Amino acid sequence: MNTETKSLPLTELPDIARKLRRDIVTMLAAAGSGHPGGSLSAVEILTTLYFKVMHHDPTNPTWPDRDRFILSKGHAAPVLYSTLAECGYFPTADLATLRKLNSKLQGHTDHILPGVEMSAGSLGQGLSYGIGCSLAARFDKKSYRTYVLMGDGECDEGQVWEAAMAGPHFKLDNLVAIVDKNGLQIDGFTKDIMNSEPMAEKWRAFCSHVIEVDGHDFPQLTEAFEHAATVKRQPTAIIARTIKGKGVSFMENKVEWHGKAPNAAQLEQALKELE
Ligand SMILES: Cc1ncc(C[n+]2csc(CCOP(=O)(O)OP(=O)(O)O)c2C)c(N)n1
Repeated sequence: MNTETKSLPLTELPDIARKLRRDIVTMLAAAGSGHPGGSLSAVEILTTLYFKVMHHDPTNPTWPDRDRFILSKGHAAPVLYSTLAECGYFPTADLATLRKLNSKLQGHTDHILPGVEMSAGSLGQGLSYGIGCSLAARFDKKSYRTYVLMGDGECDEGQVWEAAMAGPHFKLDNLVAIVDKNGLQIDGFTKDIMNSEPMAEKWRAFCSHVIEVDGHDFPQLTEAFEHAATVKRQPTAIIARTIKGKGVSFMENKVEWHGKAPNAAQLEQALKELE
């Protein structure tokens, strides 16, 4: 039986996002390591996709007609794990096993976990994988769509731009590349490490249809995904302006929260802010 998820009203999404953020900081604190900043910046993007836009079935993770979501920035695994658990792909209690030996919830995504399409962690590969999914849909005459989430730091990788050329070449209008443009990467601000601006113009020059949004705004994200579904004969690139560490004041826009877990006191403070 197909138990495909329902598209929720916009009004229900903020509560889900807050729950995901609580799960993210809690599981990172329990693990004692991991990546909060780039997980928190992508919460609204995943919430919109999984609870409003995508056709998927948590009881049947390999449903051939499911829309595909590829987390290319695999270090942001906690945002995907919390989302999948909230959808019902596996019990929320499993989130406490993040980064533990023998857990399916590894520090970087592993496709042994139900709902994870691609093992990731080595940056730059997800859009190429997504192109494979999009081409497969075309060959199999299926209508599923593929969404690939990348970081703006990740866009330093040359392979991203090879894929950015291939998508328009194959006229993959069933493909959406999303850049979580939080302006930070592992060592500092993206503009200082490797300036990728003007990001939107680059994707446009590579012949994708480009939409720029506030990546924390549910109506803007929803409209962008809905509009992308109407674009013909070219992929869409959604450039989502976000804040790294969004939702936790002391993590917001701070490079040191790229890859560090909160301690007990910091977790308490974070959870208070996310009540
Ligand atoms: C090929 C590769 N090079 C380097 C790294 C190390 N690394 C992990 S996260 C990261 C920064 C990524 O920045 P961004 O894509 O902007 O991620 P976000 O800020 O959204 O977390 C780097 C360089 C990696 N995982 N893979």
